[in-house]
Amino acid sequence: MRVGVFGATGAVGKELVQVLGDRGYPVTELRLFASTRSAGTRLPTPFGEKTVEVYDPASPPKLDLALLAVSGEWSKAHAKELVAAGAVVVDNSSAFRLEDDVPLVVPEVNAAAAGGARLIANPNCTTAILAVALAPLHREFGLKRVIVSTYQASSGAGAEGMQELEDGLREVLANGGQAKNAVFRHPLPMNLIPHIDSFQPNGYTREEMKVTWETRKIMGLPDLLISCTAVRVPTLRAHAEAVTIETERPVTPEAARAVLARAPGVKLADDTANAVYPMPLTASGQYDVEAGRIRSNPVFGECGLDFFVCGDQLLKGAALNAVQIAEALPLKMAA
Ligand code: 11C
Repeated sequence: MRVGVFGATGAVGKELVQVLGDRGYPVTELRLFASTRSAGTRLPTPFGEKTVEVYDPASPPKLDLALLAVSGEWSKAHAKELVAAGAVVVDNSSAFRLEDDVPLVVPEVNAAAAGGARLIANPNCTTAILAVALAPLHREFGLKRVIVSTYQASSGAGAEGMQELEDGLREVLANGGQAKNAVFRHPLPMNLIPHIDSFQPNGYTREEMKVTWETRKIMGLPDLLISCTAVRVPTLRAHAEAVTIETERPVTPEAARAVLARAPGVKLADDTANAVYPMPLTASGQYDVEAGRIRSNPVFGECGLDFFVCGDQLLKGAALNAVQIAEALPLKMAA
């Protein structure tokens, strides 16, 4: 396959290249695209050293697969050009996620939805990590309501967000006071920020509403009741989520544990006697989403369950999911 990675020098772009190599995706030619600032940079990849190129809309490259880790504006402007030039496009931005004719896919949940589509959307990271755990529970017990509170790492704001956290932590530890902030709305070190993306008229943020809208679409449950509170925390690259569900049918922690233990993409981390539970430190760099702290929720009685999940934001939340989508497609090399 002739593969192009767009936004190749960003946090997700770099992971895309690495995941393609690690999973042995059949790449015959790899091309890396980024902004003019990075043009000409030589980057080592699992497929040899590559020179970063600038995309020229006047002559789109001949690709079989284009993986986009760029802004929604860029995707809106150019994704369909790439499709017209012969590529299947997997877009990591929110540009097309809610369009009826664009599948929004988490392969463990709805791989078949990709069908023969030539433009496929990769979900928001928080949504993808949540959906991997929610879907098997839904199949077994039926979901009625979902309440989720997130603990989202700095990587959600890209390489600049990770850098701002690292620089800020060093600054605060060395000199005290407050870290400077430019990427985040407030200093992140020693802080939590309950504000990710813009506030909506209903009081929720756009990040919180993405979790609602996208989870409904991926799971094919347009009326599922979901409330999300999204919080930025000073961790590097794994998002954690505290989840409460009310189910249609009775659920016990033992039954939920058994379901999650065999769910693809999930690693059960639920041994409280030995202090084993999902954490950013253990989930980082892993493909699977950790699930644990599974217990009955007394508010919803025999149909209530609480649990905690944690997944690598750059992998299952972005690059891994995109490559898994590509793997699930019946892709053929264009002429
Ligand atoms: C964050 N979840 O943690 C966001 C980043 O819709 O793809 C990803 C935004 C998106 O800031």
